[in-house]
This record gives sequence, C-alpha cells and structure tokens, in this order.
Amino acid sequence: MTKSFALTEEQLKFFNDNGFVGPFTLYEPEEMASIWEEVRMDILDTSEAPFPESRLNYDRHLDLVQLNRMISHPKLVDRVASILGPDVLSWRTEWFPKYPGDEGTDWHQAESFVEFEGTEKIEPTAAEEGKPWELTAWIAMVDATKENGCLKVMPGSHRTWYFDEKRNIPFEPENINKLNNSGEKSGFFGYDYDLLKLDPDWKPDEEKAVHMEVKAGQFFLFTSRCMHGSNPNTTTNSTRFGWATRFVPTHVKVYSDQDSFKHFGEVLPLDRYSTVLVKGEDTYKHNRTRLPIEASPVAAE
Ligand SMILES: O=C(O)CCC(=O)C(=O)O
Ligand SMILES: [Fe+2]
Repeated sequence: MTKSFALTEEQLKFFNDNGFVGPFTLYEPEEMASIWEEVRMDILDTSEAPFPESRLNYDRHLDLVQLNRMISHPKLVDRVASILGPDVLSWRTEWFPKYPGDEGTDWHQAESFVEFEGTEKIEPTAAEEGKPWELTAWIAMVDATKENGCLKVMPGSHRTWYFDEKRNIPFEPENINKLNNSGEKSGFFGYDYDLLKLDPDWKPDEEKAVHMEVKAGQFFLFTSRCMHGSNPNTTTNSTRFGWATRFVPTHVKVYSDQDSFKHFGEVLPLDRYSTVLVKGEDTYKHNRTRLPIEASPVAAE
C-alpha cells in the first residue's frame, strides 16, 4: 500500500480553527536548492508556457516537469485532499519573488479570485457551509524569513470578511515599492488593497500575525479567506522566492465561459490552459483537465 500523507486529526482541527496549517517538508533544503537552480533557468524559456507572452509566467507546472511533479506530489496532494476532499484539481500556480528592498504584500483575503476586474475565476457548484473550496500550498524555493518577507497569516480570520474582493480597483504599477497612504512600504503588486476594506478605518492587529518562516523545500497550506500578506524585504542580499500553488475540488468551475482573463494590466488568453487532476476523479467534468505529466499515458510509455 502506498504511504498516505493525509493530515492528522490534530492538524485538521488546527486548520479549521486557524485557516492555515504547516509547515511540511516537500524536499530537503539541498534537494530544493538543486531543483531551484534548474527551474529558475527553465522558467525563462516561455516557448511551451501556457502564457508565453505574459511576464506573470503563471502555470508553469503545465510545461515544466519538475514543477508538475511538485503540484502532484503525494506529500502535498494528500494534505490538500484532507481539506478539499478526495477529488482535486490544480488550477493555478504563481510566482511571488521578493527582492531586497521590495515592499511588503498588503494584507488581503480572497476566495473567488475576482482580482479587481469583476469576474470570478473560480466558482463552486457544490459548496458546503463552512467547508473551504479553494486552498493554496505556498512552497518556499529558498528560505523565507521575517527579514526577507516570509508570508504572514492572521489566525482565525477566515471566518470574517474584512475586504470585499469583488470590488474593482485601478492597477497603478507606478506605485510599486513606494510608501502607501499609511506611510508603509506595502502594496499589492500595483493595486492598493486597502481600497477593498469593508471598514476603511479598521486596521489588522499585527501583534496577532503569525510569520511563516520556512526552509527551502517546505510548504504550508492556507485558505485565501485567511487574511495574509508579508512584511517588506529589509535585507540587502536575500531574495525570497515563493511559489503559490492553488487547488480546488472538482465541483468548482474554473474560468467558466472565459476565453481570456485580465490581470495586472495584461490579458491572458486561455487557449493553452487547463486544470490538472492531481487526485481522485472528475465526475463533474466542468473544466478542461489533464493528468499530471508523469501519470499521463505518453509519460508512462
Ligand atoms: O507571497 C506573497 O507575498 C503573497 C502570496 C499570496 O498572496 C498568495 O499566495 O495568495
Ligand atoms: Fe494572496
């Protein structure tokens, strides 16, 4: 019987209470260092990428085997399935580099990933009250520390909306790495997430934040409803490279009726895009999907 990496009852309870859980080890630091050395070069060639023209470079797990192996790794997927249920799709992966001197990431919450353009990217068709239908595994490509801007989360905040993720706000890339209206070096990659606050006068309690310091090769899980962000990278020589890998149960419609989507001032056509069925079965068949590269019949030949 193959080993299962499902969450323990205790870990599941921690997740339900807090909205996040981890860290867990996917690779030992030395192994991750050698994978990352290769991958960081490979991602520069976008000829086979799903979005070859985009500087966002999303979803490179679709063409790069090393990355595909990560999003379908049992150590990751078994834990994701403990929360989302047995039938799981990978729907997006995103790079989050933070270079020395870069601004922090504004506190934010999401679920439908409307992302300031009025269109839900993911929509559940069989949601159950209190059960998350989206989950992110944030994988550290290098050590993430409080100083280089590791992710921070606000325990228990997944039960209350502090932001309206469905409001449209302008993309203002000229403000990246500038001080914001509160005099802080924080922003949201060209958007001002503070404009989505339900109560403009409310401020999160930084004292309660948990800073997810993780080693290269580790990951943690969180629902995007759990408020998260990061401090600025105050180091002079340490770049933090995070890779957010996002999952949904198969009942969720991904980019439903959309041929392209807008994000960070770009238009991304979806003709090369599909979800990946990383665990279980897809009986809903809402989405274009494929198997992980190494599980597909061509790879097995
Ligand atoms: O890594 C970051 O700074 C932000 C990541 C994030 O917001 C996410 O993964 O949803
Ligand atoms: Fe986020």
